Amino acid sequence: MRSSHFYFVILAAAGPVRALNCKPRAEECTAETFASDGIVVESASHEAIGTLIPLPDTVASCGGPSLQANITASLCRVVVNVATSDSSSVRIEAWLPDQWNNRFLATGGGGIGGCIDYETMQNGAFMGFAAFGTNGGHDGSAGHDFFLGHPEVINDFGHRSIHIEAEAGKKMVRKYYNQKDFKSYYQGCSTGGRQGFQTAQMFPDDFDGILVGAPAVDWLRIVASKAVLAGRIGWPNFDSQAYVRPEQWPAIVAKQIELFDALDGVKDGIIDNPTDFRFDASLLACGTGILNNSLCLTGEQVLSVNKAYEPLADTTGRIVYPPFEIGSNTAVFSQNQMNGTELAYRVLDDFWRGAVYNDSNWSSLNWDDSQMDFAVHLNPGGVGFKDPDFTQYHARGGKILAYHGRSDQTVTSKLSSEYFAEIQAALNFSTEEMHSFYNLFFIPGHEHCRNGPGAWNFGQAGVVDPDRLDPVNNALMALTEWVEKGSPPTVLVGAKYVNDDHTQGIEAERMHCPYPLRSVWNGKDDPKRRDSWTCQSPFD
Ligand SMILES: *[C@@H]1O[C@H](CO)[C@@H](O)[C@H](O)[C@H]1NC(C)=O
Ligand SMILES: *[C@@H]1O[C@H](CO)[C@@H](O)[C@H](O)[C@H]1NC(C)=O
Ligand SMILES: *[C@@H]1O[C@H](CO)[C@@H](O)[C@H](O)[C@H]1NC(C)=O
Ligand SMILES: *[C@@H]1O[C@H](CO)[C@@H](O)[C@H](O)[C@H]1NC(C)=O
Ligand SMILES: *[C@@H]1O[C@H](CO)[C@@H](O)[C@H](O)[C@H]1NC(C)=O
Ligand SMILES: CC(=O)N[C@H]1CO[C@H](CO)[C@@H](O)[C@@H]1O
Repeated sequence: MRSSHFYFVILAAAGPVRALNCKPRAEECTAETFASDGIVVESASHEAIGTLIPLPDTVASCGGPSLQANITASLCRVVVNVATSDSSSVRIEAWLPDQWNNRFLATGGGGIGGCIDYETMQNGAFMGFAAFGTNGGHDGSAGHDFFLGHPEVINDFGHRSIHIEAEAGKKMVRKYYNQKDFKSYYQGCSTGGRQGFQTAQMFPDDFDGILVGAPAVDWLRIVASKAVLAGRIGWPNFDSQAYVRPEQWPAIVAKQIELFDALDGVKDGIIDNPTDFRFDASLLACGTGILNNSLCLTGEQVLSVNKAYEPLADTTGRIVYPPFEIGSNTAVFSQNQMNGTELAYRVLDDFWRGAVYNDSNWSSLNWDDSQMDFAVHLNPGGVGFKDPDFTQYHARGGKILAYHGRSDQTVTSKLSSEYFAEIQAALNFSTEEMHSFYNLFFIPGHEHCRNGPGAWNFGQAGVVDPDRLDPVNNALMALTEWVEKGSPPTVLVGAKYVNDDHTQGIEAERMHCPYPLRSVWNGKDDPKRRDSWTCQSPFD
């Protein structure tokens, strides 16, 4: 009695990495186990923890043939194909740990999809999830040939691949673990965020909980905004008086930070709430003496910079997309010149060529803003969805945990507060009702999906910190806690690692709060400590 009780205690104390259900199943890791109607198995192999598996068929834009995946738990790796129509199919990869935590985890893609998200799968499997990834129906995150004349491939990317991943993946989990009863999760950032939101609406039974970062709802306008904003600063006419040169942008952003950084209470180089402020570039005009002759803005450049921070309107003049965030990384503007006249942000040319116009000769060099509206009305594959009705997903008990960096240079973060308001209005919910179903965390000083000067690490794709696997420090654990125990996340703590490397230790921590609450410094203790921050309503 005594020893068996002791054994139980060891298992229970071992935390989320260890097994709740640890039947060794390696001998069942075979193609026969997984093949079934619709699921064509390419390979199935049992892999030992620590193995680096070669991925020689990887296309260049997904990392190339030298890419390796890091087997983070002893697991069964299965690669399958599922046909989605006569002319399309989705590749799905499964990592099924020997020591399973009884949870299913699907992942999405980024940009125009086409790459399996191995980083998120590695983290998921390490934490004990049966982790899945998908190529979204085509191989490669660059190019347009896979879309040209292939509407079903566009449908896979536009709305279908995650649902197929969920259906096929759950079938595989049921077979391998001989278990019907488990919770289902989804994790993705950017395009992956869009895919999570969209699947929750179209296929509300697929997931019990979804974790979405920088969710790219209104994906077509996000992509189009790169050309619209580039045009406002003079691109592609680099010799025009209105063009703002790459070396001028750091000075512009530095001025924004100098003006607004301290207004959130802490002078740390981060504008916590950039949407609170407007910036007038005439402060940096030549003649004011603030910038020297090589960096100061001419009258036409002042107009360009101010236009760069205006929202986007459609051809009728209706505002349709929020402004670029002040204080954010402006590489998206600067790189256009460094890369020649072509727009450095390739997703626009790729998608408009391959999916919007079905014309490999189309080029953003002839961009006019009506081509944004054209794409939105066409809505290839349903990719541009912005429907805020989550009635069904809420009714089935689904939970949504979202985060968005306040210095997101790709998907402007205001999109997330606007979408929050639209969802709230569609459901007619109080803030309390929203928080019982949908929590959105803004992360000051966090760029798009990763990086930034802020305390941005809380278990996203890039990093799994074995010392921070609890629901306060790890967003995926926060979501499982919410779904399985009913306790919604009231804070998330983010870490800033020394040199952004978790093995070098923590430089700062900060509390992050569910919108509309904000984390506010207590005015006395070290702002690099989590306890020096509290969640407060901006209206108090
Ligand atoms: C593989 O994962 C282990 C354990 O998480 C980690 O120590 C190692 O650095 C990883 N290697 C690569 C190449 O990702
Ligand atoms: C796309 O263009 C090709 C020729 O370039 C044509 O064969 C095909 O029918 C077009 N597909 C669609 C969906 O318009
Ligand atoms: C202008 O200012 C920048 C930034 O302070 C400096 O790097 C640059 O050398 C200055 N240029 C001239 C011509 O003084
Ligand atoms: C694209 O341009 C090339 C060269 O101008 C031309 O030969 C080709 O027919 C064009 N293709 C389409 C689909 O318009
Ligand atoms: C919204 O909810 C409020 C409070 O519960 C209720 O009084 C109101 O009638 C609802 N409005 C609609 C349009 O359902
Ligand atoms: C798409 C592309 O080629 N981007 C490059 C543009 O130039 C910058 C700076 O040299 C590179 O970092 C980008 O990769």
